[in-house]
Amino acid sequence: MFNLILFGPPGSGKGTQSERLIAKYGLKHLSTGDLLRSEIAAQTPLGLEAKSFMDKGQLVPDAVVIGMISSAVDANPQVQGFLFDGFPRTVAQAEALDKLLQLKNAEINVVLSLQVGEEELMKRLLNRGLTSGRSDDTNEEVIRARIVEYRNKTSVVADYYRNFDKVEEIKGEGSVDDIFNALCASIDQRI
Ligand code: B4P
Repeated sequence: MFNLILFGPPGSGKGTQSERLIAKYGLKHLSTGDLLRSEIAAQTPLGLEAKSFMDKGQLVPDAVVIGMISSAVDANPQVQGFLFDGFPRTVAQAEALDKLLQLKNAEINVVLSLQVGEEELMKRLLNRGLTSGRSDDTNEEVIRARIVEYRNKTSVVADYYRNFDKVEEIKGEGSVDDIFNALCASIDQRI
């Protein structure tokens, strides 16, 4: 198995680049943001709980997200590997993911960390909010809260993987094609 994490702040291009990477490398895409939004759309109890955090720009509690990813990994036993998008977002989630993969004699092979400045993030998310219908993209205060959550709880996840020499930093500003090519070059060195 080849497992990668696409890492970065909200609006850094994780979703955008994931679509292209899974097509090229044949990986199974697991986006916790997408999984949570499907739960919200289906109005499940998990979705209703998650919505109250997402609408405020806060992270959904670890237990909820870890349970969801664990089920999704177990539901895909035959894949060549996973692309984790937007997960892990806390060190507790990273530790849980390592344990989950160990049970399958697998590991995270590389963490691709997209680097984008905060003003560019704001611009992109407000712009997406014009058309996405996502309540967490339309309000500037909520977007700022998401960036603060990233700074306080998520950026340390990169340090966790740096201890294992798994992090590659990629410039996330510029054309989608150029960023995609840089991501592929890093993957090709590790695959
Ligand atoms: P996510 O769904 O993961 O959303 P995101 O981080 O905002 O989006 P992403 O980074 O994928 O967006 P993209 O850059 O592709 O999370 C939403 C919420 O769910 C979180 O706030 C949290 O509450 C909850 N959640 C999810 N996972 C969780 C977890 N593990 N634990 C706890 N809570 C969790 O796109 C942004 C925009 O930029 C797009 O419009 C795109 O077109 C544009 N763009 C992309 N690349 C560009 C480029 N190179 N140049 C210009 N624009 C670009």
